[in-house]
Amino acid sequence: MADVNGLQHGSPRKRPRKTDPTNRVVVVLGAQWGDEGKGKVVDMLAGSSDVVCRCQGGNNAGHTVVVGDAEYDFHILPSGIINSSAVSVIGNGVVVHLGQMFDEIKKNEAKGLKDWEKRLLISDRAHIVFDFHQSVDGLQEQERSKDTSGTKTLGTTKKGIGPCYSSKAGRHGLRMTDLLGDFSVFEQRLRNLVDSHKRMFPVLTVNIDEEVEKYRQYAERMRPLVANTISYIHKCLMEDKKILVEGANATMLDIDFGTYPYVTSSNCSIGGVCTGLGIAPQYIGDVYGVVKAYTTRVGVGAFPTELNNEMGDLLRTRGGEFGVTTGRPRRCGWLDIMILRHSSMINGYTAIALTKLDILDQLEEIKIAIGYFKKDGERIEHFPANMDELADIEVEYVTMPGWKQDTSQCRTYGDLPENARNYVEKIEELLNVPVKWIGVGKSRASMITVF
Ligand code: 2SA
Ligand code: GDP
Ligand code: MG
Repeated sequence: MADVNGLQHGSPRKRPRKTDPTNRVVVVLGAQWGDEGKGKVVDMLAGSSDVVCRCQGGNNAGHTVVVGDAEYDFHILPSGIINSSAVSVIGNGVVVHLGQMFDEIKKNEAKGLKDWEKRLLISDRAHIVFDFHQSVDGLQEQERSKDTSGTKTLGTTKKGIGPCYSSKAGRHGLRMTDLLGDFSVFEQRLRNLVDSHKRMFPVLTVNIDEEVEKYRQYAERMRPLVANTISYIHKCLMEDKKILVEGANATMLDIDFGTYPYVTSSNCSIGGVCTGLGIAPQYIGDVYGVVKAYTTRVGVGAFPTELNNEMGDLLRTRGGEFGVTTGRPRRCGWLDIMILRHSSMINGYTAIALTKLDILDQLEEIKIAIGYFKKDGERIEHFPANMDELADIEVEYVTMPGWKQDTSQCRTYGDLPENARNYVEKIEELLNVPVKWIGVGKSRASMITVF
């Protein structure tokens, strides 16, 4: 029958009907400036996952997993790779240095990693980090150090992350699919890419012929590993397989939401899960924010609760706060609710994994930052975009009594001393997000499940 506009309705064709998805991915994200213990949380959840995915970043990340006496550090490989029944996926949003990925695999094979080639898939759309990207990373840091306008070095990991994402955004980057296509085209594009970087950085030296030969060989090693991971993940979703996403770096290092320009070059927050894997938003389920019981930062940039004193040194020593990728000492400070509210607003945490509570065991008192004030007394309501606003602020703290007791053997919430529970509950109250797990040590066993 036609309506007043003459359009036909009521076609007998059966239309597909959209229903709410029954299967959703679980996401683990760093809530602060990284190194919160994401590797440990992913390892805990990977045991019941069929697929574990990385969606952004590169081998700047350093994720530690402790299994019995063995300590694994993962940089580009998803931490779930040690779970022999899960497939590991490196998504399109990740940038991959092939030589360093193969080195990482070799190192882990020596620690007992087996049959990884049957369980690792790399997106055909993932970009390649070349050695010259890493050299340029170092040269850019040198240039920044000479800048007198205020932006000092960023303290990057020099893994070529920024330069590779620049090539991607500049639309002359090279992807896995290019490597596996017509090699003469790949070679020409690689030569062009090197030339354009040499024009920008005349001191850059690249043995391009050697580089081309190296990639000719990598192409054959990569061929069995590269796949259309978008359709693979979608198929897994439809088959009700359990999918876990491991965020790298953290929200305060996110290129959009972090302390720009002192950030990394990817979206380390929830949006990076959709764009870095090709997962539609309705398939995002639980989002777990990993929060360290205090704050650390490695690299340059604002850090309002930083402790440049003995307390900071104590946290660094007790917490073993040294970079997993570079070995750099991490800056340490009190927990900061201002950054956690910002991070929670962006990511919509459904629950929190609170790690390294045991590191606070010996403290008399523990502080939590709950507000920032300008020098004239005006409250800063939300975490600001301009880092200059954080240069000269007063931080408001609540002080909680410590528990002065060893928590490392606690296995249930009730086992924790009362003051430790009060600290956890204060965090829940200030953030309005439940704490689901509490870490009291490095091992798999030292994770308390609260609910
Ligand atoms: P990049 O190399 O361009 O991503 O550096 C830009 C900023 O991002 C910081 N960043 C990190 N912060 C904490 N942990 C990271 N991973 C390693 C670890 C770091 C290490 O697990 O310990 O070993 O030093 C990481 N990766 C990047 C970086 O410090 C810059 O501030
Ligand atoms: P990630 O980048 O977020 O995966 O974290 P890192 O691996 O860079 O740093 C976290 C460090 O803390 C690692 O050495 C972990 O083994 C360790 N760790 C994680 N959770 C806990 C915990 O609850 N207690 C203690 N003492 N150490 C922990
Ligand atoms: Mg780390």
